[in-house]
Amino acid sequence: QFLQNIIAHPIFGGGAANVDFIKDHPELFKFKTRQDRASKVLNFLGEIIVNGNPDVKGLVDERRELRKPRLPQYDPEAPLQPGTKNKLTELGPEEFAKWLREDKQIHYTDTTLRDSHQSLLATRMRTSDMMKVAERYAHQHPQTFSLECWGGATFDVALRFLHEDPWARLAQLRKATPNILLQMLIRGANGVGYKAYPDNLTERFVQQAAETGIDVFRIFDSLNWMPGMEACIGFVRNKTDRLAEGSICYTGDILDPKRNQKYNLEYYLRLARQIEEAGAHILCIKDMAGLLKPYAATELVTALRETISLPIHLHTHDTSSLQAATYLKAVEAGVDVIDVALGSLSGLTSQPNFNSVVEMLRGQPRHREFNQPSLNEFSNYWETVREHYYPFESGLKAGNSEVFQHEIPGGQYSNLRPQAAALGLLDKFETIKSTFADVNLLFGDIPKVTPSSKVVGDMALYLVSNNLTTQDVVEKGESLNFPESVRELFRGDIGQPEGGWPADVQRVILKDEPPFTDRPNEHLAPIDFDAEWQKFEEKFGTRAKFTDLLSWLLYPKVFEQYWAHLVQYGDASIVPTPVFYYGLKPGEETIVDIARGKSIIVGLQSIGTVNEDGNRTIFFNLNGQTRNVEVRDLS
Ligand code: 3PY
Ligand code: ZN
Repeated sequence: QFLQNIIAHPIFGGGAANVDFIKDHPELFKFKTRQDRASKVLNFLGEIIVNGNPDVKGLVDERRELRKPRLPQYDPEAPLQPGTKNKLTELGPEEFAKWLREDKQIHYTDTTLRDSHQSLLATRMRTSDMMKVAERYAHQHPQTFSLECWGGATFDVALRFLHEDPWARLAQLRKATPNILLQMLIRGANGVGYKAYPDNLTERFVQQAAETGIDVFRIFDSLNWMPGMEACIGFVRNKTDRLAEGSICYTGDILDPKRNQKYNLEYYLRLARQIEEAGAHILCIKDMAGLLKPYAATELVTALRETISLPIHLHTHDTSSLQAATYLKAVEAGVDVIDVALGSLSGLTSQPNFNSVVEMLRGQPRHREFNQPSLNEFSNYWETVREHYYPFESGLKAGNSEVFQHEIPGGQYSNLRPQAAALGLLDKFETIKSTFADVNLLFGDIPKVTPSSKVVGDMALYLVSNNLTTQDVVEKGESLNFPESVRELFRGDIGQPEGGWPADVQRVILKDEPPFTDRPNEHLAPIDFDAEWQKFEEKFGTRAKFTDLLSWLLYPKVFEQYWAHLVQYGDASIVPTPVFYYGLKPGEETIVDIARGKSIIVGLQSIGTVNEDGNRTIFFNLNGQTRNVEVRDLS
């Protein structure tokens, strides 16, 4: 635009430009940004209308009517009540943790904006749907302990499928909810990815996440390996003034003599002591598959309260449908915070129901009051919004106690079915689930959570698609080529499990390749940020920000695709969800907020036939004027 302005200028065109030309003509800096944005929106809509959004290819139901969600009520003029964020600022992390441990009333983390949709809707929830209710939530439910809203799979999915900047989402949520703690999930040495990253990248990532808005860093290692968690706990503790929450990933069943040889109460208490020694402010019991049964919760929480002095935060998934009972027992045993999701995005592979758990505890001395009608309004909002994401529903209809056998984590369970379907193995889904359990034992019985759970899943799919059993692995393994992720796991790429890898299995999987047992991050050269920034600017131009550099370093290919989309179509996050996924039909219109206080009304008039170049002309009505765009028809 700048160059076009220069070229179009009469003085420049007449050849009379001198060095003062640019300085003397400030109008050159007046870009037609809004018009550009509107054109980019039209190009994006044209693309969706003609070719569809590839993310929902083959899954669109043309006859489905999508309702408009009703926004929960609030009084924007009422002063915002101070909440946990204000408390953290006032007390600092150490004193805050003490306050939390001593507070008698139960606290709630609302996972609606992260784990609930990661576990129910393949992580596809878009920023615009969150932002419509974030400020309302801050006004209506300031007594919420934290909003889990970032990290886990959301970072990758935002860039890869939603064409959104995850940092922008966090910044917007921070602005809208200045009174409630914002929480993220970070996979220790694996950051928000699936492999080990250089330590100084994780360090800068943590610092930037705190700066942009994160207050509670829930840190875990997918094998419960302390060296995989320690560095990250240290970064939060020493480089930010926020809360480091170290996690024990719960697996097996401490009350089942057949399953508690390795993962018994002593094991978890030892790990909790190590997490406290590493400097965490809070301990999380991360029950990623929903295996912690009510009476096991009584034992575990009671013993943890006696063993360490950190506050205890309990996370579970309701796959079996009995985790509300676990919460009741955990609350009786003294747990400090529990994770719940708003009603319509709760249950099954997501967290227990916020609205109902609050009512369950009415009459319990530790009950905390919430505005129940308002909580229900938020749940109703999400119920309608959830319909907009129908292609991503997993099809699960009821709780299933089989999870106690296969131990598949909530977030993975809803994904495994489509993965099996993609491989043409849906009729073998039962075998896949039982093979998952067999692979776990073959691997020596490990905690299964991203990324270790993905490797167990990869191996189960590999075995079932090749008609093999775990017995075959030991007997014929020398002649088999296992998936790359399985080789990496046994090489030590994501750390070491309790008791080490079974030597016979490791041998057949690695063949001649030597494994290592130290931190995988020790093998990675630190990032030279100055050099990377220079490379980055050369590639993406000076408009890019430091947060973009971090995204690029974590997910280079995904970021490059995100950036190309951004340059071509502008910020896709501003397009309303139904239009983003399903486009517009002739006669339909939508409102897009292209800048603060500036909206455009776009209506689809008609779709032209394919011309000899393979393009279609799409006729829009933009704020009352006809505009057309050319789109290549890829069908
Ligand atoms: C993640 O790592 O994304 C998880 O949700 C693990 O439970
Ligand atoms: Zn979870």
